[in-house]
Amino acid sequence: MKVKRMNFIVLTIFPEMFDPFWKHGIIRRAIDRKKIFASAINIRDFAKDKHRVTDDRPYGGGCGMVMKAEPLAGAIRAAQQKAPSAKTVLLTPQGRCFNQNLAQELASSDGVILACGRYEGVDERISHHLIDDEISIGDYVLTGGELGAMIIIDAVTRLVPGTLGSEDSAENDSFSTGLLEHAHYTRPRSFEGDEVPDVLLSGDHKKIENWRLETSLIRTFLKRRDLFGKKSLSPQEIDILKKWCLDIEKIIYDQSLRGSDTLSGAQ
Ligand code: 4GX
Repeated sequence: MKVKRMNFIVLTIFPEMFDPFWKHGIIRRAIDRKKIFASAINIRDFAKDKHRVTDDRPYGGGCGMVMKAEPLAGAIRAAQQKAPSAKTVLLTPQGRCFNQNLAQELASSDGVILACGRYEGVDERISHHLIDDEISIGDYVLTGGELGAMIIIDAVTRLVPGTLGSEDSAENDSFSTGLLEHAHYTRPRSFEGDEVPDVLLSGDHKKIENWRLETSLIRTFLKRRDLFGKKSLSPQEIDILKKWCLDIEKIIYDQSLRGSDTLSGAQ
């Protein structure tokens, strides 16, 4: 049986930017193992004029140039013909903000056509007729959509079944668990006097799992408290948080036994 591959088609005036990207790490392995299909189409190939121009001056005046509609429209239509069931996305700061949920959504689609604009922007009529979705990779300004396309392809690829080895599965990712990841350690046991926590050397897998979950919770609490608002806690996670509450209450109670002034509200 022929297995369906996730199809990524990038539309760009700089297709060579993607050559090194296709050639390394998990992306390369996913292509080699036929889990994904990836290609870059040069928008300039769809410019009809002698000089293959892809930009022009903005109507209404002002500085900067605008990406012309016709070459990009030609490239989009060519890509849609190659991948009729793929979703066509434009990289733009005005788009939906890319995150793990959106990566998951794209990973369960048949493919993505990623249109990369350059210059001050793309002729508005491209979005009107040819784009299914606009995506931003974050609130900062890039010189073009290419790096954004790579980020999306990178994050989506590792969610395609069979692209990660079992040793680096996506299940324990922060953002799948809703928590930041626990700390990682490897050899040597002592690095410049800094020791690996004893629990990790204990061989007690239940204790190790619990320590990892607890450090995940602590890190999330200290660095990204906002993530708790987006996550439903497991009974085990609730137990750990309740234990902290009791520990903190005990610290405060012990202070009161010592007759601490600060507890009675005195300055
Ligand atoms: N997340 N940019 C795109 C040109 C442009 C402007 C408007 C289409 C419409 C960006 C981001 C980003 C800069 C890429 C402007 N193209 N893309 N470019 N942030 O900043 O995705």
